[in-house]
Amino acid sequence: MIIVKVGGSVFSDKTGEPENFDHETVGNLAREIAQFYPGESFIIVHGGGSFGHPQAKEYRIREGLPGDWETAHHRRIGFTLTHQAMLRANANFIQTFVREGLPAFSVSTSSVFVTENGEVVYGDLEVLRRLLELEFIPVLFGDVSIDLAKGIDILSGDQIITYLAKMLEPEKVIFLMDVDGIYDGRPGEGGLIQNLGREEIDSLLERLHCTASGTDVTGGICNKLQEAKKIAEHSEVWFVNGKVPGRLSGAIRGDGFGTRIRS
Ligand code: ATP
Ligand code: IP8
Repeated sequence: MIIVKVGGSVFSDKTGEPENFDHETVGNLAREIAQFYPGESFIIVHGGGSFGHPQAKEYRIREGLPGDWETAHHRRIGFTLTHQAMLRANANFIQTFVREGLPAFSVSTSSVFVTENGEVVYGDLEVLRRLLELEFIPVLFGDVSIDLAKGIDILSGDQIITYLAKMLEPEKVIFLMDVDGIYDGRPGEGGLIQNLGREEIDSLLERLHCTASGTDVTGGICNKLQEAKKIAEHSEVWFVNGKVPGRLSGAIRGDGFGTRIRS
């Protein structure tokens, strides 16, 4: 089984209009997956991109539910609106995959996982396992979550994958981004790292100025690398450019261009 994370930067322009969706890129990705399915089974997880992130930020969902009723009520409305925005992103994915003849099936993340400070502490994988057995392609997404510490929070697609990797032991996890892989510095400045050992990730995080608490100074890459380190305990991990046709296929075959993390 292969888990593919379609980053928000791949299927939408995060700096563009709210809820813009790159149909052409996602269509290309679906066609590449169709070359390997059903011989290979897949789980797709997509990020928030220009769908979930603007609402999550506006309503400060990550701050949880406060004691003050008015503020909490406003945030509850934001929680619902953020989820609805993610359902619209997900509907675009399902439509595009089905058009390519793939039985993609939406699995609503916030109904499956419970978090504690944004980390999954409970996940009901029964339906997901059965969907895989029945040769569906489950499509999950970064979403809002019920959170044991804060009441509500945001669950990133990257955190979902860590949990899935631990529970399902996939053969491979492929992160699709809008750059060619992991750079030793900012993209365009540092060189592209083609082979990265799991044990080298901590020193790379230091060079990228990612603090231990995961403060995001380089556009989400710190969190992604921290999760990749955990995922690599269970599976091979690839980071490839999802905007360039053929790169996903290369990672699936194992001879692709990008960053490969040895477990
Ligand atoms: P999302 O988490 O919303 O789904 P995503 O998976 O596409 O989005 P981002 O959080 O946007 O990923 O992180 C990827 C971005 O990180 C790239 O667009 C890239 O410009 C930026 N980045 C910063 N530093 C690095 C680095 N050292 N190597 C690779 N990418 C980097
Ligand atoms: O883009 C975030 O998921 P990510 C989801 O995978 C929301 O980090 C709702 C902002």
